Amino acid sequence: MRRVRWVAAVLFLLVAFSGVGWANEGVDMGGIRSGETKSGTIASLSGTDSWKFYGNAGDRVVIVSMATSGALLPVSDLYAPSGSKEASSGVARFIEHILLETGLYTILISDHMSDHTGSYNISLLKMPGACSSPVDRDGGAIQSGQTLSGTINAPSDLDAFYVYGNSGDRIVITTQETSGGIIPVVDLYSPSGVKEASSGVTKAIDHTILETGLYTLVMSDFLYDGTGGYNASLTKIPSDLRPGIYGPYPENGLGVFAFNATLRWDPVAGATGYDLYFGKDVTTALSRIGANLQTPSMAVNNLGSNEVYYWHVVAIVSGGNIEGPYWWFTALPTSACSGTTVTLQNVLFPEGTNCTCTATVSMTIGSDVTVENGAKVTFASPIVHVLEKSHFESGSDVQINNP
Ligand SMILES: [Ca+2]
Ligand SMILES: [Ca+2]
Repeated sequence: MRRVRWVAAVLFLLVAFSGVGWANEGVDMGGIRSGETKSGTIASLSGTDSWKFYGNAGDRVVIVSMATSGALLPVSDLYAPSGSKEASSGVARFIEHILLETGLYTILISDHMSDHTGSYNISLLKMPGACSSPVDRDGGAIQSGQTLSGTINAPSDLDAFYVYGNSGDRIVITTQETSGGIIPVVDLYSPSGVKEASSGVTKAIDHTILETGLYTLVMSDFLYDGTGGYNASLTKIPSDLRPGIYGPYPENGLGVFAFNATLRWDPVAGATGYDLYFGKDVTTALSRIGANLQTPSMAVNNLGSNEVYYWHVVAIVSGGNIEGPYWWFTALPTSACSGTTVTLQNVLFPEGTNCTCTATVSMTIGSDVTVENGAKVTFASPIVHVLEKSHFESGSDVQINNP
């Protein structure tokens, strides 16, 4: 009798605990990157999808989910690595939350009353974290005096820009829609993840910042449901570049052919060394592959093909380390520049590359294609278009063959 009661108690606890977090794992949709928008479909009543990302305690996350078809009202629930539910969008369509744990987080998407089906978009931003992703390169560094443009490409899209500031600096941001049907909203987050200011629908922020370090501007459509272009202008008073990690090589967000070389960044005044964090991120932590590096550079080797890699530098400075932004690049095999109709865009052929890119129909060498000094590339196709914004450095060996 005693044993029966004991078993019953254990069963009760198991059921109760499964109800806390793991009642429904949903359809595993894989990982979602910071800066990425993904799509899914709730195909059956009461169906759920789960998306995963790796987070660190103290990270600020913004998650937006929007219906794109059907009468679905997507609700996202955020589960910590331990299984507890940390946040829920309810019907508000977004979560804004500072993570309490470190590890693999799960976003569970369901319909509000489990009585509708349809498709949805989900976007994730992690701060600190990557501002853009291979599906949407909008975002990245912005400096005082710059006006940058971007696009809210799809419902739920979030684009993020970053700037270093010192406590007491004044930040003025104005935004304007340039096409489509959006009301651009900009939110300003501090290095510790506090939302210090929001433009709301007024399209402007004028704010004296409270912390020192890396600030993030997050652009969205007011109701997250429109698409269209925007401009964002930044003025910082004073306008000087504040201490930070600048000048990444390779430049953030490029596809890099045959990359088997050295990551570099600008030296930081007063730094006694640098820590370098590197890896695939998404569902795993970055590893510290370099500790107290004495030069602002480090070689990385044996990269996978068609893999996206993230990296992050911390400058060791007495009086307070300086945290770098999160940069990424895609490691491309040289075979990725060949095909039937090939358009190259946002790619780098680094020093030492020696390859032939062949397109059987036509090839376009588009915007932001760089062939570095010391690289040898042959573009072979019956038709080769070379757009103005491509850049063949002096010392590169570029041949164009029209067989
Ligand atoms: Ca975008
Ligand atoms: Ca985006």
